[in-house]
Amino acid sequence: MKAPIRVAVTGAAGQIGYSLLFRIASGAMFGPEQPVILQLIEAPIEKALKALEGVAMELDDCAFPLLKGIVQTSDASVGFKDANWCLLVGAKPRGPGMERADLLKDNGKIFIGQGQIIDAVAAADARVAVVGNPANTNCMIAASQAKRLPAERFTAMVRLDQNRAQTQLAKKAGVDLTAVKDIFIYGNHSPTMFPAYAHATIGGQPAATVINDNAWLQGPFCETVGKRGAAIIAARGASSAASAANALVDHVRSLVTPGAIHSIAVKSNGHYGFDANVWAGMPVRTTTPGSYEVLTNYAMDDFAKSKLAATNKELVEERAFVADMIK
Ligand code: NAX
Repeated sequence: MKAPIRVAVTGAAGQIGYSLLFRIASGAMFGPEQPVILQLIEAPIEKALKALEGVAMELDDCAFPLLKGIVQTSDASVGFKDANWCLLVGAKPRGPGMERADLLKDNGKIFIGQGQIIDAVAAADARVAVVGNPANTNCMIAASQAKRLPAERFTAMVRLDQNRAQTQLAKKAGVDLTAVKDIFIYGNHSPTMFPAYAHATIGGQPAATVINDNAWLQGPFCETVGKRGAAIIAARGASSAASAANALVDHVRSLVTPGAIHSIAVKSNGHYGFDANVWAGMPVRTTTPGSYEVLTNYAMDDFAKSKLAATNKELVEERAFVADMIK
């Protein structure tokens, strides 16, 4: 049996946490041979910590053979101690009438603190995946606090958007979704994101040729993927949770699987016209477990370039709102 790895999860008693933790403990994220210790971090709020106790009780009651320990804490320096993976799910939701700039600032404060503590106490090989919104900018803020851990270790999740795009293409083409390959998400995890359909294939053929409806690809397809989160809230009365947890399982699973090609939000080095040092969704290939290279070889047509410019503009604006929070 391998030695257990330590997986820290913030917002562990929240909706996504409730779908996520059981998947991690069952082996879906790190594989059926890899034991885990879950280090569960919640806000220092009595109700949240009580709920966390209940979640930990249920984890116990699953008798997962791979689950070798559970830490419950509201102290981030305990929760991130020696963590190999830090999954930053917890964030403050946008309240009624709250401006996006206020959300950015409120959540920015959380990610400053967490970035510093992770850098101080997490394992030498620590990797960080950010889900809490605005995920790209929160990730940038956390990464900017780190002196020991390189910025490339900090990634934000756009996999839910990739999964959504894959399913929409499959439905439109009337094929099994496994026939859809190479659909990647560029930019911000927000309605400005761009699902770059021109590089996708369906059954080995260009997706645009198979679907043969450019107006749909440029219009309803991009819109459905970009606004899917809002559509789920309208239908379910709550934001995406199980699908977000599933996407995080996919994000990490792909990142620990050499050769996997997938979309993650990473530090921009200027590829695809993204401003240097914003965190933007891009296609990557996993090299060694936890490491990746950005795939820079996809050519963009004029439509794609305009979409990339729009999502880049939003990322740059978000960065300007939190300029005082970036080191
Ligand atoms: P919930 O409100 O159900 O849960 C969030 C939990 O985080 C709460 O239990 C809260 O007490 C906790 N929390 C808040 N501040 C914390 C802190 N400083 N340390 C530790 N825990 C803290 O939200 P949920 O539905 O689980 O969503 C979590 C985040 O994911 C939100 O920011 C949400 O916007 C974001 N999402 C991101 C997605 C993505 O694709 N990147 C998709 C789904 C989701 O909307």
